[in-house]
Amino acid sequence: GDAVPAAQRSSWTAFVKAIATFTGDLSSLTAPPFILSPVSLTEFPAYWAERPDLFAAIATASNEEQRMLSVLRWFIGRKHKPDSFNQSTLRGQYTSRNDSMGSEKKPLNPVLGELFYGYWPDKNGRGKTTLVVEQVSHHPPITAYYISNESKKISLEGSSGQRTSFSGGSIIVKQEGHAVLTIELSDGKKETFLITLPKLRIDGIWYGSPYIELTESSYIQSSSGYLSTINYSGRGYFSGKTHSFKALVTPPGSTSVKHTIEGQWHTTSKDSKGFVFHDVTGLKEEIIVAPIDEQGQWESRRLWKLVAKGIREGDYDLASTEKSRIENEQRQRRKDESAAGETWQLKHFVKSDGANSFKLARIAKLELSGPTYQYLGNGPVIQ
Ligand code: 0T9
Repeated sequence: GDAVPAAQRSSWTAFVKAIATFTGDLSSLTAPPFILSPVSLTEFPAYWAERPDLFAAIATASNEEQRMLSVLRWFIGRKHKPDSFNQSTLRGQYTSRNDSMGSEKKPLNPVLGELFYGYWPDKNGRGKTTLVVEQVSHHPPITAYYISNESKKISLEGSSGQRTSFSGGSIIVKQEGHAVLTIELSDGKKETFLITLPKLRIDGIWYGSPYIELTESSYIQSSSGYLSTINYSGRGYFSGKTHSFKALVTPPGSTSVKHTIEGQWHTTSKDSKGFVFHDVTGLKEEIIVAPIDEQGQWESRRLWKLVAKGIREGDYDLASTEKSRIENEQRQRRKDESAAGETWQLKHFVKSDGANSFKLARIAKLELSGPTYQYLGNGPVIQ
């Protein structure tokens, strides 16, 4: 069926035509209200840690091979029974808006310097996990993040940017950036994992009910030499089912596959008779953030408060007035800066040469794109 409200049909058609002929940053296009999300892209890095228990478990796995497998469990989902995986990073990143809002939606386009802070509390000895996010570039949009669990000595540092194009009625999104997961082992040595990001295809655009399908492959390369290759396919490809993947794990210096894991990364776990035996949707843990009124002026939910209210409550005049106010303020700020010969100073990240990422990438000749940012270690104290 068509998900576009009758009153917005012509503006949706115009928007889709604009996407089809547009080259550049899609996030800057104005879209009809029904497709707007009240959530900024600076909140998306939280998807990496909505299973803080699986994140912490990586640090306590027994050896190089088990650590690679536990990274995979956290990344794709945990296998309970053959062909059943519960919620994990992929599901959060790529299908959670469909779960919560009925379809993929257009996120708020972060301003330069926008911040997002939060944490997942310690529970059952897993330790506390904290998140620091900063919008480090506006044109093109790039979001940098740092997630850490200090008691388990594990962290994830990365950045996310996108290059979009239009093909065959779908939006194709090539992700730029990557993430590096670091564990400090009990002997003080570090083990690192380079995580590359999959290509996206956004389907269902014409009907106004967009959803993401992952395509091609992404990789997780460990400094131990273990490599995971994750191949993605959707309907009509190797398994014929939507959101399918096949992950292959190879040991150091070898191409012979030691573990193969396959299934659908978004699935609610069902047994062979189709009964739900484990409702995985309840397992994700929302990040805890400070109350909006206690947040600083650059913190995402405070900055976008009235725009989000307008979108949530259907008051689109409020949403668009407030959005214009924020955008004009930004333009003025940039003008003032250039008149004064100044540039915006980032708070938590600095552009880096990405030496460790490139070293890991060379092991399996992986290609990296986009700039690399390094966390400065000066995040807020999050209680
Ligand atoms: C990093 C993720 C990314 C961000 C989003 C393409 C997209 C912006 C980037 C890649 C996260 O780890 C994972 C998930 C969803 C991605 C977004 C989906 C999306 O549609 C937007 C783009 C900019 C649009 O809003 C296009 C217009 C829209 C009407 C289609 C729904």
